[in-house]
Amino acid sequence: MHFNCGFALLNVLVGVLLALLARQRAGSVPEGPAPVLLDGVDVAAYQPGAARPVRAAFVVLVRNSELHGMKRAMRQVEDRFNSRFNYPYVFLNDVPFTDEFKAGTAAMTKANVSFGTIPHEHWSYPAWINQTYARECREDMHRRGVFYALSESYRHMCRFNSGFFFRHPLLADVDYYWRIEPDVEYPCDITYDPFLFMHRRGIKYGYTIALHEYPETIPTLWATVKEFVAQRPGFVRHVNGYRWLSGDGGATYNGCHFWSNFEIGALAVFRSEEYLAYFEHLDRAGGFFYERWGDAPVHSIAAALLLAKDEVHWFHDIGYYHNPWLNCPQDAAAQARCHCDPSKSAEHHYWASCTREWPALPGPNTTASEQAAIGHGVERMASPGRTLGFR
Ligand SMILES: Nc1nc2c(ncn2[C@@H]2O[C@H](COP(=O)(O)OP(=O)(O)OP(=O)(O)O)[C@@H](O)[C@H]2O)c(=O)[nH]1
Ligand SMILES: *[C@@H]1O[C@H](CO)[C@@H](O)[C@H](O)[C@H]1NC(C)=O
Ligand SMILES: *[C@@H]1O[C@H](CO)[C@@H](O)[C@H](O)[C@H]1NC(C)=O
Ligand SMILES: *[C@@H]1O[C@H](CO)[C@@H](O)[C@H](O)[C@H]1NC(C)=O
Ligand SMILES: [Mg+2]
Repeated sequence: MHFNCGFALLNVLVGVLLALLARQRAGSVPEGPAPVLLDGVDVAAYQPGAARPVRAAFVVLVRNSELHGMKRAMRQVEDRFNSRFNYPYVFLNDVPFTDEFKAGTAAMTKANVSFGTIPHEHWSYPAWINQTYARECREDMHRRGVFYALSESYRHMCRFNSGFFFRHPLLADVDYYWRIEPDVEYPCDITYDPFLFMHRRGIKYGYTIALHEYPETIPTLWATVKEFVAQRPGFVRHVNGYRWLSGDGGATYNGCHFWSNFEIGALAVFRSEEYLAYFEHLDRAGGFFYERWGDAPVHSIAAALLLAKDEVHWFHDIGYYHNPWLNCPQDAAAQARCHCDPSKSAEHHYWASCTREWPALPGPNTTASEQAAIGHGVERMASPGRTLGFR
């Protein structure tokens, strides 16, 4: 009796000791290449819990059922980047996270993790939506073979990512976010701090892959955007961004969008008065529910119109994979720190041609006279004879 009890206690003590040692080891073994420190930053700033050079976090909308895919993504994010930089993770969910999810994800990193539930009003039907009509629309899209046509949760997800994630209280003290999803892959070492890189250069939005959207998910999105632009002439600050979105002077949207499952951005863009008014206008129009507007075209149209060319950056050097598209750096030197095939990179495919078209835009900004012309309404853009120096 005595012996058994002592033995059990010893077992527990050994268990605790081993757990502490494992924790110690996770914290002290250097993983991957040393961080390339941008000017004026000390490596101590990147210790877990230290004040970062910029207030930034990974932001992850995820379901409890995706724990294993989440751990898989975090393992690569940590090994390729964050084990040296220790940016915190903010996990968001429409239902409370389980203890299993919290423990499983926390075990992947020595950085701070926090878990938030999304307020009901950010993940539900607004009063002006006719839910009977919304159901009819879903069934009609399903008959036409549109992906995720029947899913209500997918629509709440797209609307949340379009208009609400940046308002979550856990992000109140955060200025830059990096979006990750379960099962994404990071096949290259990221040796520098992309948040600080953006901050120093005034970059507000970063992407890895830009695609054409399925037109059947957004039949009236462009008309709704143009309606808003006509009401708010100052909204289009960047005429060449407008040309990235439309090849015919604004008559139609070509579907170009930054693929938003990867984004590194300044939250100030989304918190701006302009963006909030834009989102409100789209939300009132009902397309998140009557169609299936994605957060990718919604974010991208705003970024292209509101930001100057150089405020949007292609992170061509960040290896990234979300099924079925890959961004793999092309330069030979990068291959030494990657495990991806550069010939398979999305930029080589027609469907992802928007990826290279953004950096190819003439830049950086619209001239004052061009701004004035846009101020009179978008249709002026389509009028023959206007030459705005687009390639
Ligand atoms: N909590 C929660 N997260 C969700 C829900 N639906 C989607 N998500 C998350 O939102 C992100 C985007 O959803 P996905 O299902 O990956 O959508 P997608 O990337 O367009 O589609 P896939 O090609 O299937 O990956 C992922 O991080 C999901 O985990 C939901 O109903 N609840
Ligand atoms: C971790 O995050 C929580 C929630 O945001 C915060 O209250 C806490 O101070 C953070 N801890 C550290 C060590 O940064
Ligand atoms: C809601 O939509 C249904 C189906 O399209 C329609 O019959 C009904 O009149 C609509 N209700 C309102 C209040 O507009
Ligand atoms: C371009 O426009 C942005 C956003 O309006 C502005 O901050 C920036 O100073 C402009 N750059 C130049 C070179 O005019
Ligand atoms: Mg996904």
